[in-house]
Parts: sequence; structure tokens; C-alpha cells
Amino acid sequence: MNFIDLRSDTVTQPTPEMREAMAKATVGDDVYGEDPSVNALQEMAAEMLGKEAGLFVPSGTMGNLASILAHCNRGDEIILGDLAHTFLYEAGGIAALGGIHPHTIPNQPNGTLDPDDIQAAIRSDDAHLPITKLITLENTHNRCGGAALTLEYSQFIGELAREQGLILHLDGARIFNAAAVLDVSPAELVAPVDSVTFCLSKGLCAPVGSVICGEAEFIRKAHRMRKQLGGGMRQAGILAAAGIVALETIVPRMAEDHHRAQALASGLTALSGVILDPGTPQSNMVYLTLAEEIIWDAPEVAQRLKEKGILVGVVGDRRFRLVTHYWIDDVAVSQAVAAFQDVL
Ligand code: TLP
Repeated sequence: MNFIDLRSDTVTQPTPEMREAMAKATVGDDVYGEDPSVNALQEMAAEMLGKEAGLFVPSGTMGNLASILAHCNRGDEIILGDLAHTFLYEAGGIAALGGIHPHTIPNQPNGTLDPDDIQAAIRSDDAHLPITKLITLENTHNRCGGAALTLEYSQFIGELAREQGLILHLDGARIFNAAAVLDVSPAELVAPVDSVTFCLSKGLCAPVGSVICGEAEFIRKAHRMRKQLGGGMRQAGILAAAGIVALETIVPRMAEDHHRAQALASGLTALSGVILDPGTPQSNMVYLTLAEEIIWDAPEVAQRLKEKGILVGVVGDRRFRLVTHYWIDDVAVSQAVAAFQDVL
């Protein structure tokens, strides 16, 4: 069966153009810095994000980890949201591998951190306390419904970080989705942050990889961290070639995924038994909860949908996440709504 896979945008397969570019890619040993395709991708990414330099890494998880390790020393503290991907889903890497102390504060429903909570979390200079080094934001915010953090908010937190002498890192796994939602340039949106990780292998359809961008000196440190973490790849240009096609051809069409998420949401909201998260979708994620009258829980509903060829993400006992992406067209959206209608 050919599934309509709404579990995540990580499931996206490379486009035919990417496969062709991969087959033809000029490659070299990237640990020597000699892979022309990796170098081209890094330069292109840095330019698109208005930063000095870029570094190709195998995953978003490694991008965030190498960035935070490059910025912090053991025992330093970082401030991040209690629903941040780095806090919830990166296997505690910053603590396990970096000895970094996560200080979580509540994520607001729109994905932001309250500036007062940030201020209150910053430690004073006291030998009893860890040293506050960095703030992490996430844009779009995965667990907060795919919400886009606005330019004004990002600028405000950038100012706050600078005033407090803190570094600002952005988990921009889906920064091109955020830029499309807000209709601002990605470079403008990340101008307030010192470093950003974005993913090529989510809505951008490339098979593998993320890119870290920031100042050249920071990228030099992150490069060493990548090596320490075992992320130094050799003829990685095969992968980078797909990343270049992703930046050229997929970034300009992100808004299509957002329109389809809205179509999916409005189809589902018309069904009884489905409760959509208020204010969503903003980007390519639809979060929904089963109403009380539905006798089945989410895993059971997911199984029944699967039998109809629809894969959905189960993110709670009665909760789902549905993510639109390049391979979800209008027909797939209608089929998914129809399958929910049948099952419920
Ligand atoms: N997110 C995945 C799962 O891990 C939840 C998904 O399906 O959405 N930052 C953010 C905001 C992410 O959503 C993810 C992956 C990552 C970082 C990590 O990227 P990878 O999977 O490349 O390590």
C-alpha cells in the first residue's frame, strides 16, 4: 500500500532533481575541507541566513548539540523552554555529553518564552550557582503547534540576551517555514541570534543533514565539536548536493505546505469528534485531540487510519500531530479527511 504519511516532515523522500544532483555530485574528503559540494552548501546556507559561515552536520540534534557545546563550558547553564525539542527529544545530549545544566522555563502556547521568566532565570554572580551562558529559542516551535516566533519577538530576545551578556542560539529546524509564515526573509528573522541550526531533511526533502550558521570563529569551534561527536563525514557532498537543490527549489514553495495544513485542519474541524488546537495551524503542523465521545484512544484510531492508508503521529493518549510536506498534495489532504470521517 502507498501510504499518505502525515507523521512528520522528516519522512520526506528526496525529489527526482535531488537524486540526480546526488548522482552527479563532485565530492572530496570533507574532513580535509575538500568537498566542493559541502563547501558550496555551507556558503549558500550562510549567505541565505546572513551569517559569516556554515557547517554541514548529520542531523538537527547534532547541530544543536555541537552549537551549544561550542558556546558553553561544562557546568554552564542554558535557559530553554520546557517544550523545547532540545530539552525533550535530544536524549539529554547537552547534559550527558557537555555537562551543561538545562534551566527550563515554561513555553507559552505560541512557542515563546516570557521575557520576565528569562530575566528571573538568569543567575547572579555567586559561587554557589551555575553560570548562565545561553538562551535557546525554537522557530517554528514543534510542540507548540508549529507556531512561528515573530521577528519583533526574536529581536526583543536578541536585545535582552545582548544586554545580559548571554549568547542566543536558535533551533531553527524549520526556520524556512517560519520565514514563509511571517513573510520575512530568513536572514532578517535570524539576525538577532548568534547561531542557528536548520534542517535540510524535514520539509526541505533532502535525505540527510542540517546546517549550523554563525560567526566564523563560532563555526570553527563547532567544527571541532562535530569531529568530537563523530560527525566528521568524508564524501558528504553526495548529501550536500541534495541540500543545495533543497535550498534552491523547496524553500520557495514552503507556503504550499501551510495552505494544505489549513485545508486539512478545516476538513477535520468539520467532523464531530475532533478538537483542533486553537490558533493552529500556523505552519505545516496540525495538532488535534479526540473528543470525549470517541470511544477509542489515539493508538487505536491511528491503527484504523493506517488500515485505510493514512499514517498519523500519535503524540498523546488522545492526541495526534499531522504534518504536511512536499509529498502531500490536495488529493492526499482530502483522502486523509475522508479516512478520519470513516474511522470516527
Ligand atoms: N523533530 C522530529 C522528532 O524528533 C520529534 C519530528 O518529527 O518533528 N529541532 C526540532 C524543532 C525538531 O522538530 C527536530 C526533529 C530536531 C530539532 C532534530 O532533528 P533530527 O531529527 O535531524 O536530529
